[in-house]
Amino acid sequence: SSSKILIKGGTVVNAHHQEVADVYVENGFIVAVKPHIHVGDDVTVLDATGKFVMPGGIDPHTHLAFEFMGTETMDDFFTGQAAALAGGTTMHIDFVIPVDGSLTAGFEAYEKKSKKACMDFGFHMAITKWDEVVSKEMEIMVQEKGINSFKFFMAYKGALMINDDLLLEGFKKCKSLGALAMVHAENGDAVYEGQKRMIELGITGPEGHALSRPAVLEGEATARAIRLASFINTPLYVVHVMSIDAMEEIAKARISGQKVIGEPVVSGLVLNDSWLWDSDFLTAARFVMSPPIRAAGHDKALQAALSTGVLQLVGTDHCAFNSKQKALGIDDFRKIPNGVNGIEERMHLVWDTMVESGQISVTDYVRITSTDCARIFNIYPRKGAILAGSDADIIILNPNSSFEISAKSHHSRSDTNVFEGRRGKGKVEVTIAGGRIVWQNDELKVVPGSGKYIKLPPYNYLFSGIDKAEANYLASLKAPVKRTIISKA
Ligand code: DUC
Ligand code: ZN
Ligand code: ZN
Ligand code: ZN
Repeated sequence: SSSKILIKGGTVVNAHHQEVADVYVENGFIVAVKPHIHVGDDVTVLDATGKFVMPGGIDPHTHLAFEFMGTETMDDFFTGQAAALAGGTTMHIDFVIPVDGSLTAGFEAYEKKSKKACMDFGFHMAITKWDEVVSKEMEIMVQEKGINSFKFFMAYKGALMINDDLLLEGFKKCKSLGALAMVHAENGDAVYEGQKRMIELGITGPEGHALSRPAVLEGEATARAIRLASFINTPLYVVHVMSIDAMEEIAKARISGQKVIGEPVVSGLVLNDSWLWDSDFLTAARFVMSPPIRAAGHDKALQAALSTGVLQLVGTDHCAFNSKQKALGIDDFRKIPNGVNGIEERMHLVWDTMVESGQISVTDYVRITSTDCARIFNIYPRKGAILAGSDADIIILNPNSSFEISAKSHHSRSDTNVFEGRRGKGKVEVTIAGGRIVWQNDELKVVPGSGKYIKLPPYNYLFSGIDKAEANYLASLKAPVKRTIISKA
């Protein structure tokens, strides 16, 4: 494909504005956005009349080439990204998992895994234990390696989980580095208890997964993380918000002015837990992820929260396993690899569920699928915008065309799809990534190694005002109450 592209006559949508305009792309960048751009013969011209021209999706939450629960996800940095591009997502932020607790070794492992990237990507870093070495390594990650967010696990007892004392240490460290603290919010001790109870009751199938870790445990951990972040006075990002319980805690905190960001994932927004009771093991096991997909009602409430700004941006937690891997838990739901797909489906499902249904505007769609992610992780307007100077990561969506989801046609290497059979309005007809047309006429043209690692710089707008609050707090401490002893003798 040509390095010069003109997208003509579409409705160009940014998070703040939409207008009919042409978009001219050269050498990987957007060069001009205005009506009636005229160009020479060496330019590939795409007619977008009647269609929306929008920033490519940015998925804030994925797991590619993730070694987890005794196996490794089906999608690596090439197949997962190819799937993403076919669905209109042009960047994602994946979670680096430390190797034996070492952040440095983890980062090096993910540098290798991502060599064949075919689209741009960034990294969060998971923190799985805590000591002085980890604390020092966090500084290097932020100051040299381009990581500005760290995820702490309040669940996965005996494996990834850390207790409140270390969570507080982690929050303090994030704050000192201008990095964003993220939490997987479920009460790990209670989940462990719930799992034991299910096994004792003889409930060993996939429904036991949902029953062992109910929404109340997500609500508890979310509330606790929010309060601890408030105590440390640092922003908090709650990943995969799956329940009303967690969402209401976030709503309360945001209303009070606390800087809390809530990320629902597409599985939680459009699915419910009924499949977990299916009598076919593999049908049910497909839907096992943590926190669990909740009962009907939570999905609609999360959609409403997204439409009102209580929740800010949509991720996927794409963590794809095939049937053979899911079968590892045939006798015990605790051994079913946790994870569902979504990286390819997110843009379509959010369009259909939120825009086509009339719940949000097209500009809000751009905000929740792309712009706010770029802002939060401090790469806006390089990403997340159709503006002169921005990276040429662009999609053309036809609102009158339709999509249909099936494992038979998807680009993930998994043999199943939790959204199997879903169809809806609005189809991504063209994806441009880094100035190259990579998806057109239902065909992918991706090049391994063409994706760039995007460093995410520290200290974004989320931290503004914190120094002042901190100063006020310290000032209040400097005025201790003067006391005397009143003798009763
Ligand atoms: N939840 C999942 O379902 N998979 C990956 C990790 C997680 O927290
Ligand atoms: Zn003209
Ligand atoms: Zn998680
Ligand atoms: Zn995850």
